[in-house]
Amino acid sequence: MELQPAAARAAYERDGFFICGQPVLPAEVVAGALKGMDEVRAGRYHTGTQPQPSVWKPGDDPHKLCKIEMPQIADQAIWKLVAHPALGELAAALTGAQWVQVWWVQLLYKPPTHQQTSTNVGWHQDRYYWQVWEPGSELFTAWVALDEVRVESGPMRFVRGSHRWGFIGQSDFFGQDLEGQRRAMPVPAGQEWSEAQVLLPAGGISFHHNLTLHGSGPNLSARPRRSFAIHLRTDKSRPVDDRRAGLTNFIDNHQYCPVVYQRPA
Ligand SMILES: O=C(O)CCC(=O)C(=O)O
Repeated sequence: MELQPAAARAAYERDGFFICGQPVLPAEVVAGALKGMDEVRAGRYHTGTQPQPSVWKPGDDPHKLCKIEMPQIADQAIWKLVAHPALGELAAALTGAQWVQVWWVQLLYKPPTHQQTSTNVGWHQDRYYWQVWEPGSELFTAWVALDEVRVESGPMRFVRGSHRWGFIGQSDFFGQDLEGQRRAMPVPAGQEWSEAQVLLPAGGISFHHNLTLHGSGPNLSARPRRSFAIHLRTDKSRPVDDRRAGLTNFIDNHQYCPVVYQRPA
């Protein structure tokens, strides 16, 4: 099925997310990145550069949620996926941007579990963690599935239209009690909590706005749920005081933070 750019953009603006339910990235790029993920998780960095400091480190418990920061600087095959022009084209179609740049990347490996808690991702708005950007900056995320994501894999869940609820100030990525967190979440009058599950084929991508509430439950399937969260910005974004610090440290380095779309002159 061909992507209808205008319909996709309207859906993204209405819902605060867009789920592209067909593979966007070539199978060989996905296969390469999967190998790269294994290497980085094992602490083998083929570029000679380590990822940025991460909560999960090689040798840590493989049954924990693994999140590794900026893995593309450590592995060329991961870089190839992150910098793929198909991702940029889609991001530009959703936002109408002049240019789109990758500014941060996270490797996410959600192992299978039999428990209801331990590898959950608590409800959060990404903006909560991104205070280094000026308010109103156009920031969003492309979440790339390396495996098919099914209902039982612990898919991400988006709250429809929550990007229009404003900055909530209540977020906990590592929170495990999704139900309790949800009960405490202030839903604006006249709005309702309605969730969409992000079911994807391998190589499929979902996009979400920086204010869209999202989280995910346990992976009750037999296989790991492997993905990259690729954080993107457009020409309508600016670091606070144009400073380079923390998450904006590398934006001038296009080897780390590739520009994935540039509108033709
Ligand atoms: O992978 C998940 O379940 C959550 C990822 C996430 O929070 C993000 O991509 O912003």
